[in-house]
Amino acid sequence: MSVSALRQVIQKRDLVRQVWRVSARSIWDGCLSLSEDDPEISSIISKEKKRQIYGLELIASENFASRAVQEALGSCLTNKYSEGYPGARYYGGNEYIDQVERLCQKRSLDAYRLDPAQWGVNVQPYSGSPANFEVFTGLLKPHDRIMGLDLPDGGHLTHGFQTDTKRISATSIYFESMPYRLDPKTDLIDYAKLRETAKLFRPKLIIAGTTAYSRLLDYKSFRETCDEVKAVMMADMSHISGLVAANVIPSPFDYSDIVTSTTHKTLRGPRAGIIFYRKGVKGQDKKTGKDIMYDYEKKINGAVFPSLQGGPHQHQIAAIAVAMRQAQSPEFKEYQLQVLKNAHLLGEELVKRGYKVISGGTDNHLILMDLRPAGTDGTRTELVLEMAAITVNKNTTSGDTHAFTPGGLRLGSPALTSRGMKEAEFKQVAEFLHQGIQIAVDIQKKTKTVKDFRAYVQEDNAESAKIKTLKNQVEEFAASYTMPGLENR
Ligand code: DSN
Repeated sequence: MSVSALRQVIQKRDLVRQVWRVSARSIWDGCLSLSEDDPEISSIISKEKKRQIYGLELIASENFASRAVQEALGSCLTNKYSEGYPGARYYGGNEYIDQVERLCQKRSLDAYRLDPAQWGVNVQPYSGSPANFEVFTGLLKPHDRIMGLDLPDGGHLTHGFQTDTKRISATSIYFESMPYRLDPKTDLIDYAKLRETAKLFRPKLIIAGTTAYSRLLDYKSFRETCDEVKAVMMADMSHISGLVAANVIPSPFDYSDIVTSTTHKTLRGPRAGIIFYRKGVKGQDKKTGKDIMYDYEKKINGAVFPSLQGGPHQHQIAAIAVAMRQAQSPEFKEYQLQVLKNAHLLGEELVKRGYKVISGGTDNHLILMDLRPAGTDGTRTELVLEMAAITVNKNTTSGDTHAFTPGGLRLGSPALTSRGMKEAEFKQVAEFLHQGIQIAVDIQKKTKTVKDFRAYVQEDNAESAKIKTLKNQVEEFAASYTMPGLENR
C-alpha cells in the first residue's frame, strides 16, 4: 500500500471513530468503564487505592476485602428491589435473589457453627448501627431500659451513648440507657459493678460488646447478670466477628440471646450488618411443663423490614455470602491466628519502648494506647502519623472527657495482616509508630494549641522534614506488600 493510500485509510478510521464517539454520547448504553464515563471519580478512587497500597493501615475496625467480595459488591445485584424475605417478596423477579439471600443465611450460620433449629439470622441490615437499632426496635418498647459499655470506656455509640448534657445516639433518645464502665485500677470491665447497677436499673437488655477494648469478654458473667435481672443478652461482636468465626477466641453464641455484627472488620467482608437470634425451644413452663419458645424471629425480621429498612442491598448480601464462605477456610483460621500474634507483638514492642498500653496488652486484634504520659495525645499523633502515611485513630480512654483531643490512640492488626505482614513486619511497624509519636511529642513541646500544632507541621522545619523522611520510608516499606481486592479499585 502506498503512503498516500495508507494516510487515506487512517483518516477514514479517525472519522469513523469521531462519529462513533459523538453517537456514543447521544445514545446511552451504560457500557463505558468508570474511567471513560467519569474520569473525575475514577481518578479520586485511583488516588485512594494508591493511598491504601502505599500506607500502613492500622485502624482496628478496617480491613481489605478480597477481589471476590468486591466483585459481588460491584455486580448487577445492585439493580434489584427485593423488599421482604426469600419466598415472600413484594416484587417479582427474585428467583436468583432468593438463592443469594438463602445461601448467605446458610453460610452465616455455618461460619459460626450454629444449628439452624436453634439460631436464625437476618442478613439485611445495611450496617452495624442499623442492626443494633433494629434489635432494640424489635424487642423493646420506646423508653425501655438498656445497658452498654460507656463510649469513653470502649463501647459503641449505639450501645446507648449520652453525655451529661445530651442524648447523643438514637439508642439513648428512644430508649433509657445506663452505662457500665471499666474498673480504673485494672482497665477491665467492672463486672461486679455492672451486676450491682443492673439490679438497681432493671434493664430489659444488656449489650456485651466493644469497639475499643483489647481484652476478651466474660460472656458467662453477662449471662448471669441478664438472668438475674431478666434481661435479654445481646452481644455486639462487630470487632471480633472474624476471630469468632475462626474459633480462635471465645464465642458470644454460647451465652447470648442475640448477636449482632458488622461484616467488614475482622470478618473481611463487605461494609454491612447482620443479626443472629435464638429460635426454637427456650425452656419449659414450670407449672404446665409445656415448651416455651423463643419469639425473636418475627420481631427481629419485622424490625429490619418493614419497620426500619426498605429494599435490602442484595449486592452486599451476596458479598457477605462470599465472605462467610471464605471465613470457613483453613486459610482464614491461619489469618486470624496471625492477627492475634501481630497485635500481641505490636503491644509488646510499644510497651518495650516505654508507652502506656491500656490494660498492659491485648487478647484480641487491637491495642489502645494512652499517650498522655508520653507527652502528647491521640489527635496530635494521628495527625503526624497520617502525614507519614500511617493511618490510625484517636480514641478516648476511660475517664477521658476530651472527645476531640483524647489522650488515646487505637491500633489494630487486621488490615496489615491481610497484606501478608507477620511478626517481623509488625516489629518494623512499631518502630515507625515510635518515630511518629516522638515527632508529635517534640512538636507539642514547641506549640500550645492543636491549631498551632497543625500550622507548625505545615511549615518548613526540622520536624516536618523528619515527617517527610518517615513518610518515604513507610511508603517504600508498605508498597512491597500484596494488596487484596481489585487491581485498580
Ligand atoms: N466505627 C467503628 C469502629 O471504628 O470501631 C464502629 O462503628
